[in-house]
This record gives sequence, structure tokens and C-alpha cells, in this order.
Amino acid sequence: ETTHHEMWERLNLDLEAHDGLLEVLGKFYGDIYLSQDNRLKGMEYLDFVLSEVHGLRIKELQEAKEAGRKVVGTFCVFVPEEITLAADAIHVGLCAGAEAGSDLAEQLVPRNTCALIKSFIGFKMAKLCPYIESTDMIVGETTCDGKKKAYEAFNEIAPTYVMEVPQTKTESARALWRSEVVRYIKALEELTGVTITAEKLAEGIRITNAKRKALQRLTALRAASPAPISGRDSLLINQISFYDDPVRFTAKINELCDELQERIGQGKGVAPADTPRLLLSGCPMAVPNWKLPFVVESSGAVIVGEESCIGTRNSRDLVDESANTLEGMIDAITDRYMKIDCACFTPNNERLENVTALAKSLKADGVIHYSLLFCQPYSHESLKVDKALQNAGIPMLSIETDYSMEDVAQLKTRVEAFVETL
Ligand code: BJ8
Repeated sequence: ETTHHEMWERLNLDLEAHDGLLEVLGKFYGDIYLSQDNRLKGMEYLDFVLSEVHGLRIKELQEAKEAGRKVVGTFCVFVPEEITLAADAIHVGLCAGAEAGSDLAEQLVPRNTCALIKSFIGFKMAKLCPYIESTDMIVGETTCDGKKKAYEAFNEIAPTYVMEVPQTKTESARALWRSEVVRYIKALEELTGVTITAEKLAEGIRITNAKRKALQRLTALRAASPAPISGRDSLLINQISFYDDPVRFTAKINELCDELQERIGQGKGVAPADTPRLLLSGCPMAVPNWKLPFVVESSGAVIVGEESCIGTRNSRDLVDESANTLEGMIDAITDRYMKIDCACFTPNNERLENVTALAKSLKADGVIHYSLLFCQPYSHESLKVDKALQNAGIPMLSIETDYSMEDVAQLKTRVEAFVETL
């Protein structure tokens, strides 16, 4: 505890406000996570990592920095982790899922900005995030208008390198994205002094693919009935995939999947087999945004999948490992990332197919589409996803909310009513 405080002080955090945040987080975690029945033994690791997410993991980052490694912070699954790893750097997610500091953020971005953006800006301004303070490079991206304009403002308080993500999937869009991948390689080489060779990039691809394969395994096991793991726990695993050491995390998740397999073999689950099964779809849920999963799972349903960037959108596609030249690997990375079906793309019909296929493969009885308030891309697509699911005979409930707790009772009423119809 004391050593963590010294570290946080060195990182220039607001110690008092940060203590307050950790206290609320701890209580929240107790209510939402530790209160669950029939949890997997493997979740102990995740509980531990979460309890030390601002402690031991930050200490590891500091030690790595002392040993000469660099830390890269990102806000989007478009930033290729393979390349970060190939430069011997550490890749962490900086998206935030709490309201703390959001009022301060309104000095830099308009009030009608989504909660996710306000949260990462607020965390920086209120000196609450040891990850932001540990980074040597912060990488933004031109995805939604909210984010791309926010990075302009954020750049004034935290220098931000911005990758240009195209908005379509045409050949010229691919060429633009490939050039951005190459530019990112150069930027990292400059930052770290490491030359990214074919050998190093192959290793980065292998580590990242292995992590995604472990998450794919988890997704596939959740098709079992009764549901073998709660949606809350699965969301936590996906959230922690953005912070933890990738090799250690992969080993732990594979162990957890072994346990899941055993549990499925015994016909055991976290809820009775006739519990309505729901797929969540839409905006990413960053730590500690557990509001909707908690509401859903305390309304008589169980969540069996997350079609979001903190979910299957991040784990579904692998980089082809057959290339053995640097140029070939860059092509493979480019192609893999161009498959991401973010709502920022136009058109984005593959997402409609992917949501429908995922709902079917996970045997979901219904889908809850989740958009953050003021998120144009996902609010728009909620209408399209609804139609696509209707055509497939899968009911959908559309929810728009933010990080405040004020609408919890109202959300619960709507979710319960939806669950009753399934
Ligand atoms: S690839 S989903 S991580 S951009 S919720 S900030 S879209 S207004 S997060 Fe995303 Fe990359 Fe796409 Fe995924 Fe804007 Fe919407 Fe806010 Fe959002």
C-alpha cells in the first residue's frame, strides 16, 4: 500500500481523489463481482489483477521503463499491438469507464460528447489514471468525429500521435491504412530505438494471435447451455486483456478455459439452463463500466457474448502467419485490421452479418444493443442491427445510456420487460 502511494505520487496523481476512486471501485467490484455464485476458480486471477490494476501492474510498467522499455497507450483496437510488441514496447488500453473527472473534461470537449471520451480526458485532467501517466507515447485514431476532435484537444494536455483510420473498405482505403501501419512502425522505431525486423514482427504477431485465440476459445465455450460463465466475468476478462502482460494473460485464460470445459462436461453453469440468453452488441465497455451487464444479469437473464471492441470485435480475426518477409507481414496486418467492423465505417454491412451469426452461434434468445449517449455511429447502426436481427427472427432491445447511475432503475424495468417476452 505505502509503496503504491509513493509510486502514485511519483506519477503525479491526485492522491486524495485517487484513493477515493479506488474505494468506490472496490465497493462496486464487491457488489457486482464478488457477490456472484458458482464462479470459476480461474476468476481468482482476474480478481487479483483487477485489485492491483493501479498497483502491481503499474509497478511492472515502471520496472520495464527503468529497464529501457517504452509504454504505448491506445484508445482503439485499430492500433496494431503486433507492432508495439515487435518494438519491444508495452501496449495498454487507456479507455476509461467511470464518470470521475467528466465535469473537468467539459473544459476541453463539448458537453454532448460520449462518456467514454469524457472519461479518458477527465481521468487525465483530474490526475486519476496511472496508465496515462506511465505512457511514453499516446496513440489516437481518426474513427468517430467525437474521438478525432477530442484528440486535437487532448493533444494540448497530453501529446497524442494520431493514426488515420479510413472510413470505407475500398482499395484506396486499404492503401491508406497500409501506409499508416508503415508510419506507425517508423514512429515506434524512433520512440524505442529498436529496428522492427521480420523476426521481431513475426513474434509480435504470434503473441497477439495467441491472445486472440484464447479469447476465441472463451467465446466458443459460451455457446454451452447452461451458460458456464457470467457475462460480467467474461467482460472483465476482455477488459483485462487490454492491460495485462499478453503472454501471462493468454496462459491464464487458457487455464480458465480448461476449467470451463470441465464444467461444461459436468453440465454445470452459472444459471439454470432455461435462463434467457442475451448477446450484448455495440459500444465498448471500459473498466469499470459494468452497469448494463449487472442490470441484465440481475433481471433474470445471462449474457453469453459481447459484440463490441471489448469483446469479439477485438478477438474474432487473426493475422495470417504464413508470410515470412516484413512486407508480407505488413500486408497481413493491414488485411486483418481492415476486417474490423466498427460503426465508423460506411457502409458497414459486414457488422450486420457478424452480429446475426454470433447471436446464432451463441444460441442467444435476444440481443441488447448498447450505444453510449451522443455516439452517432452506434446509435445509427442500432436501427440497422435491429432490422437485420428481425429478419433472422431474433428480438432486440436498444439501449442508450452513459456512465451515470441515475437510470439504473429505469434500465432494469426495460430489461426485465424485454426478458419477459423471450
Ligand atoms: S474500432 S468502436 S475502439 S473507434 S462510443 S468514442 S464510437 S462516440 S469507441 Fe471504438 Fe475503435 Fe471503433 Fe472499436 Fe466515438 Fe461512439 Fe464514443 Fe466510441
